[in-house]
Amino acid sequence: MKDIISKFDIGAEVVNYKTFGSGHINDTYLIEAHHQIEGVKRYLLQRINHHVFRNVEGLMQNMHVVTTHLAEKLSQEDTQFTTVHLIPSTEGKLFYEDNRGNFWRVQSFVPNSISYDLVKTEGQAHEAGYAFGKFQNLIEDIDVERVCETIPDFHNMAFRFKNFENAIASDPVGRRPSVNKEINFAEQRKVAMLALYQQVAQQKVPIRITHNDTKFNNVLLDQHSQKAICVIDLDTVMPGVVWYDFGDAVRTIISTSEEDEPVLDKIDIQLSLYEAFTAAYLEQTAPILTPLEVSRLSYAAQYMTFIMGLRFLTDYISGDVYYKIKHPEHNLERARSQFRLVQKMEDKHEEMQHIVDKLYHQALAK
Ligand code: GN1
Ligand code: MG
Repeated sequence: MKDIISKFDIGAEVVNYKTFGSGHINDTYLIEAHHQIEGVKRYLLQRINHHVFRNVEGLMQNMHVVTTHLAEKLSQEDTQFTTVHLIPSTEGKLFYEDNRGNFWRVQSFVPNSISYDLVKTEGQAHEAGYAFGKFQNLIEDIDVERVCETIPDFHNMAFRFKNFENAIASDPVGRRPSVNKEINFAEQRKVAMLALYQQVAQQKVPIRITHNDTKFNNVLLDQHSQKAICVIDLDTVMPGVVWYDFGDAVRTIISTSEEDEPVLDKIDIQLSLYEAFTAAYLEQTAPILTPLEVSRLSYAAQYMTFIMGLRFLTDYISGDVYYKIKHPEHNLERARSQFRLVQKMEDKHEEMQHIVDKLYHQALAK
């Protein structure tokens, strides 16, 4: 580890490191280094999973474009909101490739920050809405052409159904018969889900730069004030539509349980959290969104929750080849919990739609 970190330009001696975080894809380490002048500073060292992120160069370039833009804009504001910074390699590159073909990067660790998997209060939901809304708002003036699509078809429902149906057809580890109920759940929703994606494919909604992995634990809060101070995990920053970010955020923010809750009856959604999140999000984004984008935000929450369930189920049927798992049924539990969450959102759809409409008009009037 010390050898790898020595390839980066941190100008300090590593005094400690440990594994860190709860990501499903990359390996993350928290590094403490001792600077002559600044004392102990912390960094995140990550090994980028290049089976998932096949274009590491493009990914790092996207991150560079967005973080430097954020830093520039935030320096003109009086705000605690900040961005992570990439630490270049000693060769002046954004990452380091070791002799085994692994890709590494280092970024600053935001001091006095904390993140949570679950939202407990309306205040936290509000902070998340502020963070993701502000993020969208701040990157609005970057030309989309400057970022590339690092994982093609990432939130493309047609593509995800194709993979799902291929997995069912080949059933490589014989799990298909045990998941008939889940397969039916997915197939029943196929037409409606594809319809939303059609609007993306037909370019009815603007292609913007989006984050694409807006889980609540990708928002850093200040440890003391509990205010949102940073959006992290910029791996999937690429061209997308706002439905992805709003929807994926709502998926984790209004849920009363963790993503892999095995006891389905514990899973529910809280509309007070939805309202708090949406109000803060729209305060930041209402002026830039089109009426069509706004009109489908609440359905986007179902879409993103469903697509995660579909991907977890596909991975289960495929024999757990994509996500890290902690036990053999982990992906199935994740899929079931996401599908339960979809059902809860379906039950409350009218109310969720009404909340968006109301808050959108309020935000525009401000
Ligand atoms: C993965 O690795 P992590 O936790 O940041 C996944 C997301 C899923 C998420 C589910 C590149 O993100 O799409 O929403 O797991 N990222 C990729 O928690 O597939
Ligand atoms: Mg991620």
